[in-house]
Amino acid sequence: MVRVHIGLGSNLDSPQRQLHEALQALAALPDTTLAAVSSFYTSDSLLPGQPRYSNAVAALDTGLAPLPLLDALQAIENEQGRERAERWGPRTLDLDIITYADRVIDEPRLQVPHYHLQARAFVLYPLAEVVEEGFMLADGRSLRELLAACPFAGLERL
Ligand code: PH2
Ligand code: MG
Ligand code: MG
Repeated sequence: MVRVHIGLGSNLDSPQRQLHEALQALAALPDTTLAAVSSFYTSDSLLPGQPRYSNAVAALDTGLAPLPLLDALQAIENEQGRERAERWGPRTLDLDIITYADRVIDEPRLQVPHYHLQARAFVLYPLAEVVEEGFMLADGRSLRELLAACPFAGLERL
């Protein structure tokens, strides 16, 4: 079993309900336990003109390898009505692998740690709630330093 962190996001069709349903689905994944869940946060979309997002981060312990985990997350997104017409379009559910144990992964389908993490308060602040003090990303960056460089401004903790 390895510890992984999943970013949850939704800005369509009752975002908070989408996150709650997704957490139940994550807890029901094979060979996986849901270890911790952050608070929920809301923030404006990075893309103007879209509804506000709700976001959270979950810590899982899983025996699933990275790509099978990604497949399972995409199946949950699909189950909750995710449409993939438009890249970065509004979505009922987005599940991103933020960290996977101490692995750095750079494959066409999967980049871990999640790209642009450092610019996304809606990932960094909930992540900080579910990790140990002094947490380091697999690429050597410290979460504390990323937080110090990424203002909380614009995030609302629910
Ligand atoms: N996800 C995006 C684009 N913009 N904005 C917020 N606030 N939260 C998100 O999760 C988010 C976003 C594409 O994945
Ligand atoms: Mg995303
Ligand atoms: Mg995604």
